[in-house]
Order: sequence, then C-alpha cells, then structure tokens
Amino acid sequence: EPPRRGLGHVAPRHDVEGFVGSFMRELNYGQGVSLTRSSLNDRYLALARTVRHHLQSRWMAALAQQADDQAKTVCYLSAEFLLGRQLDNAILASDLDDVVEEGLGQLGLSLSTLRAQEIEPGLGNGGLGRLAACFIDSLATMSVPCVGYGIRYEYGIFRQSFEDGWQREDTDPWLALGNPWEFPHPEHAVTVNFGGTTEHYEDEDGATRTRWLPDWDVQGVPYNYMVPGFRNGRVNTLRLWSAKATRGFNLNSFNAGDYVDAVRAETFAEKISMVLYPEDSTPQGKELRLQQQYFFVACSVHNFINQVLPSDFDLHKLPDRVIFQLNDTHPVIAVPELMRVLVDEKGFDWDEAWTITQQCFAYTCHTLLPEALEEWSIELMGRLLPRHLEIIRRIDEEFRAEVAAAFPGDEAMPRRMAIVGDHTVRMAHLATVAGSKVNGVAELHSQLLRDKVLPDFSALWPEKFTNVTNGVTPRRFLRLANRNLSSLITEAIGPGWVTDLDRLRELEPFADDPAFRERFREVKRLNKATLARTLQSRNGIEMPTTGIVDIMVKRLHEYKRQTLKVLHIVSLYEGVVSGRLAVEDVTPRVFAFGAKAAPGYAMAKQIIGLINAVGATVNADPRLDGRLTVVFPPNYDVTLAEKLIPAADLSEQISLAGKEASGTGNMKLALNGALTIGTDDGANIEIRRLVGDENFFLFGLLEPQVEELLAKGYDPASYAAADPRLTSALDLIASGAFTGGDASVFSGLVDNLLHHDRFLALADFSAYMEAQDRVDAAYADPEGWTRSAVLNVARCGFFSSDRAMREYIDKIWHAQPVVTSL
Ligand code: DL6
Repeated sequence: EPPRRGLGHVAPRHDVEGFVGSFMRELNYGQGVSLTRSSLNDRYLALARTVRHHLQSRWMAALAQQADDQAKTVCYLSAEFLLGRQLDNAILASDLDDVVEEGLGQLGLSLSTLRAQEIEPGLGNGGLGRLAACFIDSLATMSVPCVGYGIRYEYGIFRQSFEDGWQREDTDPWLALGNPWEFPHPEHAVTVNFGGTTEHYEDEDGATRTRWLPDWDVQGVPYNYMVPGFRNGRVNTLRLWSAKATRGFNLNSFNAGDYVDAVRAETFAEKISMVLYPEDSTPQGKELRLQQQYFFVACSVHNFINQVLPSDFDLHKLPDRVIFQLNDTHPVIAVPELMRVLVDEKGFDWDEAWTITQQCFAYTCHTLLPEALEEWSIELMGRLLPRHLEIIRRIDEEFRAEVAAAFPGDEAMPRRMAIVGDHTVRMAHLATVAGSKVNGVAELHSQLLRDKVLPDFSALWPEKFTNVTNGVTPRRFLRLANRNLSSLITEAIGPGWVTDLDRLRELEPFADDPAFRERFREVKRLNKATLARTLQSRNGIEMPTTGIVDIMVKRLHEYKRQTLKVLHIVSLYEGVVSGRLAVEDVTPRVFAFGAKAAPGYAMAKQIIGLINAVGATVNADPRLDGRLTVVFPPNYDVTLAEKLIPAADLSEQISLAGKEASGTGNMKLALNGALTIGTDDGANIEIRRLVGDENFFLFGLLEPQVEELLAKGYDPASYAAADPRLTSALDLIASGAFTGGDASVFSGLVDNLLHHDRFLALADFSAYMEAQDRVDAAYADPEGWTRSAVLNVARCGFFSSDRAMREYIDKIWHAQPVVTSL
C-alpha cells in the first residue's frame, strides 16, 4: 500500500516487513536501545508506538474532517473512564493481529509476554467508569463524533492486597513506566479559576453585568487518547485533563510568600488531578472533590467552545453542534459554567443563555441509594465558586416560581424540588432541571427513578424522563477477552456479530446441536485452564478446573450482598462438617470473588476479611475432599475481569431488589455463557426476560415486597431463627471457627446482620439456598446446562453498548454518524 500524503501525513505500511521496520525504529531511535539490550518495557513501548501509528493516521483524518463538517458532537463528561489495557484493543481495531504476531515472531519476541507489561489505567471505580469506556468505544465504532472528557489522575484506583486476609491499599503509580497511549498538549492548556468574589459593573450599553474576581487559578493540560472504532477508519478522542500550577505562581494569595511558599502553591494546585476518589456509591463531599469536578468541566466546556468549534461559530447554534452528556452528577457544575461563559464572557442575556444551556445537557443517573445523590454545602460552593453559586441560585429561584405556577397552592412542592436547600446544593435536582432528558440505566431503575427518587420532577415533566438500559462493548468483552468463544461463534455464524450483536440470535439453533455443545464446553474448559494459570502466576493461587466456576465480581457493598454468598458457602461447609450433608452430594464448586472496598467503608472491609477467613478454612479442610474452593485474587481490575468472566459457569447477581441500578458485569458474564443466579433487580430483569426463565435462576424478594417488608418492620433475627441452616451458619461465624477461635473478629458483622441487616440478606437466604439447589441439579445435566449457556450467549445481543448508543442517539442526542474518508 503506497503512503498517502493527501492529508499531510504518511500512512504506515500494513504488512509484516513494514511492521518489523517500524518496530525496530521505535526501539532503536525511540527508546534508544538495540534489540539485544532492550528491556521488556522498552519492547512493550516500542510495540505500542508501532501499533499506534496505524491509529494515528486515521485519527488525523478524523480530526481534519471534524473541523470541516457540521456534525453534532457528543461530549461525554465523566469523572471516570475505566479503560483497561489499550494494546490489544488497538491491534484489533487496526486489524493488525496477524502482522504483529508474525513480525514479533521473526524477532524472537512473544506478543503475550509484551502485552503483560502494560499497566492498565485504573481511572475509575467500577461500573460507572467502565460504562463510559464502553460507550466511547461504541461511538467510535459507529462513527459518531464524540469527545470523552475526564481527568488524568496521576494515581488511579488504589492497588489492593491482602494482609492476613484484610484489605490493604497502596497507590497506583500507573504512569511510572511511561504511557505510550497519550499525547500531551501543554500549548492548549486552559486556565481554571477558583475562589474570590463577584462584582457588578455596567457594560458599554449600560446593562448591569457580573464578573468573577477569582482568588487563585490552575492550568488544565489536555492529554489526548485515541478511541479507535472497530476497523472502520474512525478514531475519536478522549481528552483527560491534568492540573499544573499556573506559570509564575500568579496566585494572589501566594504572591506575598517566599520561594518555598510558591512551590507549596504548585503542589497545592497540582493536587487537583492527583488521585481518584475511591468511593463508588457514597459521595465524599470533600472540597478537593468539588475542585476536581469543576476543574475538568471548566476545561472541557472551554475546550469545546473555544478550541474545537471554529472561531467564528455562532453560539446561538450551540445545541446543533454539541450535547454534553452528564455521567451522573459529578460533572453537573458544567451547567452553571456554561451559563457563566455565555452570559459573563460572551455577553448573552440570561434567558437566551438558559434556553441554549437546557438544550445542551442531558443527565444520566446511575444510582438508587439516596445517600449517593451528591449535595454540596452552600458554604463550600460559595467559597470555591462564588459566581456559580449566584447562577445556581437564580436558576433555582426561577425554577421554584415555575413549580409554584404549575402546582398552585402546593407550598411543599417547590421546597421539595428546590435546587438550593437549607444548607446544600442538590446536584441531581440541578441536573434534572437543566437536562433536556434524564435517563436511568435499566428499565426498573428508570421506573424507580421516576417514581421514588425524582417523583415530583416526573410529575412536572413526564416527557423528560426516559430509559436506556446499559450495554457493554462486544469488542473487549467477547471478541478480545474470549478468543476461543469468538472463534467458535464466528465459525458458526460469520464475523458480523462483532459490530451487530443482535446477530448472536443466529446461534440459537446450535444450542440443540450436540457437537456444537461439546465444542462450547471445550471452550469453557480452555478458559478455566487459562484462568487457573493466570491466578497461579499472578498470585500463587491454586484453582481447580473442574466443577462449577461460580463468580461474584463487583465492588464490595452491602447492597450487593457478598455476605449472602458467604452464608451459602459457610452453610455448605457447616453441612459437611456437621454431617448434615454427605460430602459426595456436594457439587464441586470454585467460588471466585473479585472486589475492592472503599478504604473508609469499615463494614465492606470486614466482609472482605470474612470471605478470606472462610476461604482459608474451607480450602484447607480435608473433610471437604477438595469439593469447595474459595479464590479471592486481590486487586480486581479490568485485566483480571477479562480472565475471570470467560471462565465462569455461574454469575452471581444477588443485590437486594431495587438497589442495583443496572449492573454491567451481569451482561458480560451472560454474553460469555455463564448462567445467572439473580434477584429481580437492575438489568437482571431484562436478562431473564431475554434468555428465558428456564435459563436463569431467579430468587428473592421483589422490589415491592422489599418495600412492604420494611414498612411493616423487618426483624432479621426471626429469619435466622426460622431456618436452621442460617442459624448454624451465623453461629459458626460467630463462634470464631474461621478466626482461630477468636469470636470477637466478626461479632460486629454477625450482630449487624441479626439486628439491622439493612439489605435484607437474611430475608432472602432460604430462597437463595433453594435456588442454589436448582443450580446444582441443572449442572448435573451437562447437556442441558450447555444448552442454556449457549442460549444465554445467543439471546444477550441486546446488551451491546452499540445498541445503548443507538438509543441515546435516537432518544436523547439526535447526533449523526460521520463517514470518515481516509
Ligand atoms: O450504570 C453503570 C453502573 C451500574 O451498572 C451500577 O448498577 C451502578 O451501581 C453504578 N453506579 C455507580 C454509582 N455512582 N455514583 N453515583 O457507580 O453505575
């Protein structure tokens, strides 16, 4: 293929010889080493840079075109993007698999060794951040112009290890060995202001206007990442902001200080993008967190308006060119920021600016826990962002008047719906008022969002509320993570499913084909063996490869009910040691956990301690005859997920009904042929509807039953008393059987379950045990089980993030794909 120079760049050669030449150039002149003297890291960096040439070439074309065309851009504002490793995705997107394998082979190098060198960017806590990464992957694959905007945290989610079974946190210096996937552009740095006061002045037309006199500032330096579409020539941009102290430390409050003070100012400013907050379901309300939020959205709004759009762009037409999607409430401060830019900087009048702003935002809510809805103290907001607080107050006043007019005589309503409460600013209310649409992330969640979380708002604006059920990218979580299954699927139905996941339906007839089922089982066996090798080399963990691989991977939170899973394990163990169960009747299982607890969440850390304590005892007890094994590899991350998920037989989705907004691990596991044992919660409901009741193990209270039980008064101890297996399991934990006889270690945890049990684990225990018996019975019939597993894969195409993106486009964004011409 001849180099193309039309766009002012040379496209790299797409053949083995070209690859080898380019790799050696990167190694020799990029890293400055010969092949023989190069380290593993040198080779990984040279490989990454060689591969990225192929994407860069397309990226330049996409950017050139974006400047020319008039397409609407989706600006996905998210405090988290949990990307996972980049190398394999880049190789896949640029269709270089064979070239790379062969080229490296010629040099005596192995791709699998080099790929293991990559440290994944852990710039997210869990589902919300990983969803953002899936969405930008899909938009690139669908050729929809999108810029992901977020924060380039110097330290991502903490690294978890276990010390005597207890979680320990260490920092995640993911950038230490170099990051070949980012492109810093300090020349496009944006100044972000904080603090100070506001003042009124008269403009040249005699109109009263406001300006912000900030107290200090910081620079946001953009780092661009490529987001490649799957073999479609499209590469979008993820732009992450890093905080840098303003040159010359021109911070008023520090000017009087000496040199040391000035340097202190630098660290003060740069702290803003230093570390990801490790809480995922409870906001911290910390000043630094609000600084982070404002920092990245101020940079992003400025970047889009002043650097992405043409300089002569008429901002009255802004809604035609952009939609800012708010990924939860974290970026909501972008709403008053856009108002400030339009009114204070661009001279719009208020009403005009508000009309534009309302069309430029849409809000996705990702939670149902009341404590997870962010609120900021008025005092803090006023101190850090005085102009924004004024703007929010005016939005609030006008909104309350609108409510009062819509519901005359109802005085409580405007108070309940207020954006500014007695002491706090309610960010979800601001997002709902400003957003053109508000969506939940699964059907049940969207319904509960309307009925329970924001009922007054849905009464006022029913048409504003909508649902888009989450999805996951089939490229990373099926095509790449499960190459064995991918090949089998492609052999059966062709390769089109990778970008059109509904086509998995064509697999349905294969569920009845015994030869196909045997091959499907062989894929699972291979994936289990790979997982066992990974756990052995990563952590020295021994994992049997026979029996049910029963997986529960997600953040540790009481509502997700890892304790219910532990009670199941303890009950089986207790059954065998007490003689209630014959060991030969116990179905062999590997229970695999992956979970990080927020460092400040004491109960979650207790539960981690309990899982490890139970695991250590169960794994070592010869009376179990090796039938039950608990594995809990530390530091669950995207890379480990890509190994665990393809090996799973059973997917544990056992949150209390009405608490898990959607879940996305549930989708990944079902798409990889795991059967779900789950409650009627989040996207489980849609999974079950699609795969069929007979291919899903449902148990537990339904959401209205939960409400009813709580309303009449829930007494967990009575459930313990009613099921002897539960009494015995709790007694065994409380006795110190898993802690060398020390009964005090988990007494608080057991006490909490017996007397509080906020998430009704004890109420659902008997139903859960009964469902697990159904699992054992089903697994005893390998043909029937495999049939169900194949049908799970065939019927879960709906959970592609491509479909989710189509729905966002149709219902919310009204954006169009753009054809990139290379
Ligand atoms: O929507 C992505 C993901 C859902 O799948 C999970 O059910 C939900 O718990 C998670 N939400 C959060 C909450 N963050 N906040 N706020 O991470 O979102």
